[in-house]
Amino acid sequence: MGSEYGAEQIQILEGLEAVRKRPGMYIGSTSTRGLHHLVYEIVDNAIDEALGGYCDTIDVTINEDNSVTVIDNGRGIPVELNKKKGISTVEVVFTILHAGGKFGGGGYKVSGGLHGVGASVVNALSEWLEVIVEVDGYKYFQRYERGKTVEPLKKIGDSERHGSTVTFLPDSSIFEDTIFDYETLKQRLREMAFLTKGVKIIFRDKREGQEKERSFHYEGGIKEYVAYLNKNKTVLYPDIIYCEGTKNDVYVEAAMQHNDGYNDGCYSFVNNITTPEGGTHLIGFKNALTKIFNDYAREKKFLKDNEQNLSGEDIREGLTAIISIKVSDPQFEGQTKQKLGNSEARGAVEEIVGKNLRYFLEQNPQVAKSICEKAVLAQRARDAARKARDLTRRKSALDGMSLPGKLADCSDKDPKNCEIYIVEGDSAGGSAKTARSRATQAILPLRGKILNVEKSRLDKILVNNEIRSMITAFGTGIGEDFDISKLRYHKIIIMTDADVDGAHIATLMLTFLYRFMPELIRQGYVYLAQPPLYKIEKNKNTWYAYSDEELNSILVEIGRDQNNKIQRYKGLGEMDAEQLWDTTMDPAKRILLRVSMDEESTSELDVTFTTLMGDNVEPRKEFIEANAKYVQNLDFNA
Ligand code: 1YM
Repeated sequence: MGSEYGAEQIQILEGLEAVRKRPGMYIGSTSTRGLHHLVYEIVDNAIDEALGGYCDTIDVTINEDNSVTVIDNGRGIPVELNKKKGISTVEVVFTILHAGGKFGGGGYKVSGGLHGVGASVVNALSEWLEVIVEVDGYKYFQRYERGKTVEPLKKIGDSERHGSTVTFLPDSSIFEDTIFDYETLKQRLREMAFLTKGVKIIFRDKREGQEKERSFHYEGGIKEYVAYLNKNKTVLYPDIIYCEGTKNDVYVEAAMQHNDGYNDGCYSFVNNITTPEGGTHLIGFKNALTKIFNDYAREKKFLKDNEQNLSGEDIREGLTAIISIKVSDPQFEGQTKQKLGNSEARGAVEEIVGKNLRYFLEQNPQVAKSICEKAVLAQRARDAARKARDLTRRKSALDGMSLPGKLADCSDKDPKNCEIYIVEGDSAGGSAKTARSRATQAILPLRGKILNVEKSRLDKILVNNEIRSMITAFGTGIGEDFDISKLRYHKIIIMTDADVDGAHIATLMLTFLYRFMPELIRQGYVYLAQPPLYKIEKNKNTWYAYSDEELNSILVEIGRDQNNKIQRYKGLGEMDAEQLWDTTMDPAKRILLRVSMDEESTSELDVTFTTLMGDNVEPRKEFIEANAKYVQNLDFNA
């Protein structure tokens, strides 16, 4: 880094007006996701400065007025006059939309190759933005409004420190919502700190009534990330396997550790950006793992000569891993541009991980042994699961579509019109069957708690009756057989009691769907029904309240007096069919929460599921206490 900059290197594309006209083109959307991207763009510039070795502390604050301040202790954005443009470089950075971000060569630019480019976009989409640069003993200041310069960069005093400070207020005429979410920012900042070892990121919320402060600083980088992801799990061995290296201009870092669970938890990043769809780097990693472990297992006789090779899935059962690479010219592919395409990345990762892993296994025979033994067990379970699946297939071939006996199916056969209610308990299931609109609403009652899939292997899961009922009712199949085009209902509605047990059952079902049919969630087919918490009766009139606030406002409206009869519903079973229809099932009146997942933070989601569903009770208790107020709004994004 530390290269030349100036108008020559900055290719001018178009004015900031273009950004304001079509913000989605530059930040993806004007939803809350786009809003939070503004912060990431500014922080990315500070992270670049840290990656260059010029800065070790980044301070991010949500101010009382909902503006955000980012401070770094780097070299400071250059203040010199840009001769061609006749303005300071600071002003160039914030007011001119650049293409490609060719601010001089060399170095890895974290923002997906858009180094410094984000600053002008953030400025264009802010009501105002102020920048302070401290360098060479002086302090400089400039302010912009809606991307326009208010006055030139001006020296406002002396300073002993060096660095850049940027404060901006998102434009409320552009964003649907301009309130920052503490948790969302916290998660991304923590991730950035994990991915940039050594840098300290301090995060503060100064908004009234919700003052908070966190600091993220990981000398171990992604090694500590793996430890964090495994924190509520039982690990198979204490060491975290780690390696790094550079090949073909690709810098590769990988860290991994197995736990006693059954999920594959590999997360990949390119230039600090998550690649949920993987790509060449992840393929390289998986290839290296499969090859090295099979070689080792054969050599050390964990696999006998007549036994099949371990599959990649067997080896990755219970694996938590982070693969982070840096390339100067990342190519993102796929529909959502979240998949790495650079072919050189595959070879680089494969070689660096392969070589280091081989060496590690030789040096740590105990660790190697426990991984090989787990993989061999996984291989056997996989065979058993295949047999169980074959059995299901044959069964459904024999007696036609053999839908589960408990299912009350709807008569309409067009999936687009159809919905299925998964109902907790037989009695509520009975009311729901009476209440439903037969043409389009199917009911599947489930008895009691469903199997916790976090604690079971696929072979166990596939013989569980409740889970089999769901799979056959949905029609899609599961795992490698999954076919979304066979889905029989375009709304899958989970309906449980509005209490802690109900929330637990809903979470168990969501865990199952998330692990085995994530496409259903991704495509927005999964919903949570919202039964009311209270029934209020007065002079033959009836109201339903879905929250305590709503109860209060109803009482304010109708007047608090002795004629009010308030009933707290403890379960769906307390409602008769008509009430259930009126409050929870009538498409014209009901409230449904669509379950969504944020692809950019699946590693956090993983931590959440393990916290909720894993073996350790204490972290689960803490989580539920900390999130108690959200329980009625249980949503994957919460
Ligand atoms: C709070 C946000 O933007 N820090 C920051 C930005 C830059 C530099 C240092 C910097 C980069 C370079 C040389 C270089 C930027 N400079 C530019 C440009 N923090 C924040 N800190 N000197 C200083 O890359 O060569 C764009 S960003 F274009 F002016 F060089």
